[in-house]
Amino acid sequence: MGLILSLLIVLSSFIAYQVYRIQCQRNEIVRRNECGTVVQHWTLEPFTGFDFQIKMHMSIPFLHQLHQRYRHTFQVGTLISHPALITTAKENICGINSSKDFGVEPMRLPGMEYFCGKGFITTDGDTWNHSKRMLRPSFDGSNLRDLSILRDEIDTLLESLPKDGSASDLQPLLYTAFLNSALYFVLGVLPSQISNDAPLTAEKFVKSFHGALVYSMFRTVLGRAWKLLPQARYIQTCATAHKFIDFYVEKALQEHDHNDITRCKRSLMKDLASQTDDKAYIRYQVIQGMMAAQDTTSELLTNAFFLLARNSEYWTRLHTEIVEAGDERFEVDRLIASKLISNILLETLRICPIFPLIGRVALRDTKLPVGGGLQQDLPVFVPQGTKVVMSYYSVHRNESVFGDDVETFRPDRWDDIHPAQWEFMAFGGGNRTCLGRQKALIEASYVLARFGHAFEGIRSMDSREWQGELKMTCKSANGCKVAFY
Ligand code: HEM
Ligand SMILES: *[C@@H]1O[C@H](CO)[C@@H](O)[C@H](O)[C@H]1NC(C)=O
Ligand SMILES: *[C@@H]1O[C@H](CO)[C@@H](O)[C@H](O)[C@H]1NC(C)=O
Ligand SMILES: *[C@@H]1O[C@H](CO)[C@@H](O)[C@H](O)[C@H]1NC(C)=O
Ligand SMILES: CC(=O)N[C@H]1CO[C@H](CO)[C@@H](O)[C@@H]1O
Repeated sequence: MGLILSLLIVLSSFIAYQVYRIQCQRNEIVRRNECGTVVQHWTLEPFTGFDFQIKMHMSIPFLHQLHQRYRHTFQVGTLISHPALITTAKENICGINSSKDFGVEPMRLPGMEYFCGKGFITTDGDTWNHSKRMLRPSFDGSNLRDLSILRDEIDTLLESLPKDGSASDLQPLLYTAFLNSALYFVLGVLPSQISNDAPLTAEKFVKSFHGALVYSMFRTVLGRAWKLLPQARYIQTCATAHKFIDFYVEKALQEHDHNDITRCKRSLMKDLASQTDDKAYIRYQVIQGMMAAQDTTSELLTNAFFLLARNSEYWTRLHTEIVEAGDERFEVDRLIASKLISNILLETLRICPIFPLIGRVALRDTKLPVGGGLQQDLPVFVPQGTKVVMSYYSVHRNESVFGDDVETFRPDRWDDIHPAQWEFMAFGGGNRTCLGRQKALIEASYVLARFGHAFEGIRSMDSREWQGELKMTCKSANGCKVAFY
């Protein structure tokens, strides 16, 4: 009895203290008088808001529903930390993406550094700037326009598809094709070309890479609590993946020393080796490059086929356009110039963004331009350590920007609408904007054209609506079961 009573006393004084602290914060905001308070959403579990975290990841439309209730900016109250700010306002998205006051490092580096080191995904400031500068040369025009590896992959994929109208799931097939082409882009080798003296096979490498990645993400979500979990297997998996990459780092550096570099094909690895001989640094940039490249484009295409199979009039137009385009139909310039293909990809990214939400942390006390007060038009005070979430899924469903039928797949809308820079965020924006945007769009256009050329029609073999599954990226939870004829 006494124990329960003292527990209750401790608990209630804790809550009282937290309420007092929140009130103090509020007062502080009022003191900085040009700022306004933000409408608050309370979670079921009020201490850490764990149920909110889970819901945000399990149900992609969840934040959009909350935005319909609270409009563009609201905060999620928790008792043990600053409330998280959730926003779709373009003024805020611009501010978050362009100012030095927001970053990712405190949120990502502690859990991920062991596997991924310091690179563009895990750091801010000078370290981030440096790593982005090192990567940039790999994304120049000539390197992006070489589609020979992808062509072979798609040849194989098309051959493996049933021609009799029976169903196949495109998701794993596209994933493999793009994983192979990503390995080539990053390491300069195809899985089938892995040399015999390499420490492991490509298959084992991919397996350990994934294992390490998933566990790193898990550590990031858990925050400091990850230290309580067993780590031995994780450490071993990381070591296995590192060993494979280090083998190729060593090779790239030797080739560079012998000036062989111009004789071989370009790769991210070789571009890095020509700029530094810090082996660990190259290893970590390569891992982060793989993370960005491995599944993004294949998921975009999976979603595009998913939506086209349910809107087959667009497939018919695609087929006709490609057939009529003649011998140059797969030339990069021709692909880029196709309004239809570009509209299909943009509309797919609008409805099913690969990154439906992106978070940042306030690195120091700062402000966001709008969201406070009843009209949500006053600035918001953002204390250091506050998490901010940009809900891109919801941004892409703003009816004043995209029209009344925002849930409908209608690529033609892109002929008439003109979203401003911060109103369409499929590839991010500002300083951390996607370096692979052009590469992804060229490759996705190429694959759409190849399929559009090969098949007259596409039919959906799955009656379910699109459902997202959010891990690092957001992918179709039920794959993409379709038949071609
Ligand atoms: C459809 C495909 C893709 C989509 C939708 C996409 C989306 C994005 C987004 C939203 C960001 C911003 C992240 C943030 O704000 O924190 C980003 C950054 C980035 N992406 Fe992509 N991406 C795609 C494909 C690729 C590919 C294929 C590569 C590499 C080969 C790549 C490399 C990068 C890099 C290097 C960054 C820079 C991050 C930074 O500076 O912090 N992306 N991407
Ligand atoms: C939708 O877009 C308009 C125009 O940019 C903007 O004024 C409005 O605040 C946006 N709505 C939301 C919920 O973000
Ligand atoms: C981001 O971009 C803005 C303007 O382009 C620039 O002033 C600012 O210094 C950049 N921030 C970082 C962290 O590089
Ligand atoms: C990033 O590097 C560029 C030079 O490439 C420099 O102009 C810019 O000021 C740097 N930004 C930061 C935040 O260090
Ligand atoms: C390039 C750009 O849009 N920069 C803006 C970034 O955000 C700050 C506010 O946080 C603006 O002052 C900049 O103009």
